[in-house]
Amino acid sequence: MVFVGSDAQLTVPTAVKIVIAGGFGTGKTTMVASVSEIPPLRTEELLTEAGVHVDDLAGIEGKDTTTVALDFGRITINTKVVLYLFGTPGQNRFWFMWDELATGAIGAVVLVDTRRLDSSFPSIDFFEHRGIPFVVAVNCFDGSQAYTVDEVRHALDIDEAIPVVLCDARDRESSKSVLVALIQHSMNRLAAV
Ligand SMILES: Nc1nc2c(ncn2[C@@H]2O[C@H](COP(=O)(O)OP(=O)(O)OP(=O)(O)O)[C@@H](O)[C@H]2O)c(=O)[nH]1
Ligand SMILES: [Mg+2]
Repeated sequence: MVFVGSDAQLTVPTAVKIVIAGGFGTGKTTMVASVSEIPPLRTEELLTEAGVHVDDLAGIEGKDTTTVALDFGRITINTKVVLYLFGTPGQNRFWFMWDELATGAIGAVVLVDTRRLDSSFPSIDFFEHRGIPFVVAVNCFDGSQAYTVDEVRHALDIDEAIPVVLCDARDRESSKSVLVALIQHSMNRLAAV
């Protein structure tokens, strides 16, 4: 992406990479789509009967596709900074792609569905072990029991220094505020180094 400045000079903005991660069906594709300024690139494939005993659809029975490579979206902050969003696939069998997707990222959002908390443990471990800053965003699905941030923090054993926020991945403003929390957290982490 290139901008033409007032003095007709071309400005190439700084690209900032953010990863949207989390367990299977936690709302990663939904979040990238809700917040991206361009129609997101998606790599959805139909869920088939072969995955019936592998993919836990509890609470998301209406879900009929899954991400098999990545989601990609973009947010232009100004002429100097552009955010690029990379959504990961959620299923264990696509984990080999995560290292590639996380390379160069300033941080990650780990989406959590409180009905299937265990599906997000591996994502939290992934970013902890690599020292990549992350925030935990609880995607408040309709009909799921409402838990407080402290209850989720306790259940997932998340350090006090890591932000835990509630969100609705379908809502643009809500998703934006998750990204703001992540950028603030990443900047604080950088400042402390
Ligand atoms: N009620 C409700 N439904 C949601 C929300 N976010 C996502 N959904 C629905 O939940 C399902 C899962 O959403 P996806 O965005 O595909 O989840 P994902 O994490 O990308 O899934 P995988 O890529 O397969 O791991 C879809 O049917 C969405 O329509 C939410 O905040 N509230
Ligand atoms: Mg997806």
